[in-house]
Parts: sequence; structure tokens; C-alpha cells
Amino acid sequence: MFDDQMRNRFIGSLLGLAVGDATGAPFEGLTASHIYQTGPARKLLENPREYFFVKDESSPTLRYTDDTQMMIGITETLIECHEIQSDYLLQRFLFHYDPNRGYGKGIRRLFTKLRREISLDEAIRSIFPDGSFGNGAAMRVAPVGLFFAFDLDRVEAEAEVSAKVTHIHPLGVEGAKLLALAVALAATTPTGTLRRDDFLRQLQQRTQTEEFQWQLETLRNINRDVPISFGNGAEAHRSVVSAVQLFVDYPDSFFSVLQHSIGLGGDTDTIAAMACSLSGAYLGKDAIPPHLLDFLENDQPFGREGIEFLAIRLFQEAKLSLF
Ligand code: AR6
Ligand code: MG
Repeated sequence: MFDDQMRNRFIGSLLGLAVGDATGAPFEGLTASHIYQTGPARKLLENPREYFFVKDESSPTLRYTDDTQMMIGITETLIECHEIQSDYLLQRFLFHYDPNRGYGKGIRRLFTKLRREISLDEAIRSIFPDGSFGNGAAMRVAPVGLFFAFDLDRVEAEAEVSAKVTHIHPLGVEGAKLLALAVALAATTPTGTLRRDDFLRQLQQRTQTEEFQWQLETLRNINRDVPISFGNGAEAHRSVVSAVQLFVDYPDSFFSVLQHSIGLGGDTDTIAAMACSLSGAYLGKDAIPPHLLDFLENDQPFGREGIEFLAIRLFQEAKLSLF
């Protein structure tokens, strides 16, 4: 179960998420046609030196955003608690919070309000009365899918707890559950044996809301040549199934998953983060193109090497938690 290959998948998933996030970030908010005309995405990704933020000429840097920063908070919580404890997780989110990392509008207001000592529930409901249905709970959830990969009921339950620290709307919560389940399935499917319909059927069986039901049902009935997209927005129901679709349509290529995530336009960093966390969980670290991974920011303690270290710790604690 928790062998060397699995360790490599933990690393692949978390670094994959960070690379997808950081590579997608410069394109966030652009339309697909704009990206196509300036790119296309494949060309941009093949020549990152020419297109990405350059800190100094010798080392271009891919800078990650809120997606990765919040994933780090979830990883730390699982390493420390072996489950999601809401209070602990919220403290980690607030510890890492850097408003310059592209956080969603609602989350920025939420974290600012919490500093004024109102209760979490009151703060959440003062922003969106029914809670947020942003994709923020899904974008950060990969470590939950990895840690509980062999127990899908637990994946769902812990993903729900992790979501509700900031996202209580049923669509925001279900988006997180769906992505965590997808990561767990990707991490436990032997490489090269993914069966698209089985994978999607298992997700659909565990999905309740009509939105996610019909999207997964539709996805099962089309192949990748049919140009249907389930959205590219910051809402969970306009991005989570899009990310799943990119993974199941290009299961054997991390690069293709990333390329097509960016090609969608819109919320490129988060769609790429989600889709690449799936691809990395399935293919492992070596599938991440080195010419991109090497550019991922590496300041201590939470840069490229720090994330790899956290992934290894997560793997070790997941193994320990079985005994
Ligand atoms: N009613 C109307 N709009 C909503 C609602 C609602 N109940 N919930 C969410 N939105 P947010 P996140 C819209 O702010 O989920 C970053 O760029 C609203 O437009 O709760 O953490 C990340 O990289 C809101 O601003 O934050 C991700 O791309 C948006 O959904 C994304 O934002 C996001 O919800 C994650 O955002
Ligand atoms: Mg982001």
C-alpha cells in the first residue's frame, strides 16, 4: 500500500498542484482565445523563460498563489493531527495568509473579519449568507485524498470538514469532496490502468448535488473529441469537473493536462492546480516537466524543496496512522 511508488505519488501530487498553480497564475482571468492567440499554451509552456515572471535573468521564477499556500496548511494539519481539526487548520490558514497571493475576494474579507474576533460562523455568513461556493475548498484538498487514499468514506468526511472551515455552501463542500475523492482514486490506480468510465462512475456514485451529477453523467457520455467544457470560473461547479475532465482525457501526460488547463482561460491557476494534483497523484513526481519544476519558487521553508519535504512527511504519517 504505502510503498515507494506511493511516496512518489504524494510528492507528484503536491508538487504538481504547486506547479499547475504557479504556471497557470500569469494567465488567470484571460480568455481562451486571447491565450490561444498569444500562445498557444503549448508554446508558452515549452518556453517558460520567455513568458514567465523573471526575478533575475539567470533564474526565472514560477510563483505560486493561494491554492498552494492553503494546501500547505492542510498538509501541516494532517501531519500534526492525523485528521482535520478545524481550529488547527484555521490557525494554519491564518499563519500562512499573504494577501498578495491572489486569494478570492470572499476569503480576503473573511480573514480580515476574523482578526476582529467575531465567530467563524458569523464571519462566514456575513459575506455570503449561504456560504461560499468558490472552488477554494477544492483547490487545496489534495492532501486529504492522499492521506486517506485507501478509505474513500474517510476521504469524503475529512474533505467536508476541511471545506467547512471557509466554505459552507453545499456546492463549495461537494466540490472539495469530489476533488479529494478523485485524488484518492488517482493515487491508488496503478499507472497505465486508468479506466475513464470506472473512474467517473465512482465519483458520480458519491456525488449528491444535481449540478455535479449532471456534469459527471454528461462527461461519462462523451469522449475527449467532443468540445464540451464545464466552465472555467472560480465557482466550484464551474471548475472542479473541468479539472477532472482534463485529467481523465490526458491521463498519461502531465504536460498535456497542464497545457489544456491553461488553454481553457479563466481561473487558470486553480483549474491547473486541481488537474495537475490529479495527474501528479497518478503519474508521480517524474512526470512533472523538469524545465517547469526547476523554476518553481524555492525560498525556505515553503518553496519547492519545502513542499517536497512536506509531501514526504505526509506520506510517513499516513503510513504510521494505519497502525
Ligand atoms: N454567491 C455569489 N458569488 C459567490 C458565492 C456566493 N454564495 N460564493 C462564491 N462566489 P471566494 P475561494 C464567487 O471568494 O473559493 C482565487 O483566485 C465570488 O465571485 O469564497 O477561495 C483562487 O485562486 C467569489 O469572489 O474564494 C481561486 O481561483 C468567488 O466565487 C478562487 O479565487 C470565489 O469565492 C478561489 O476562491
Ligand atoms: Mg490562486
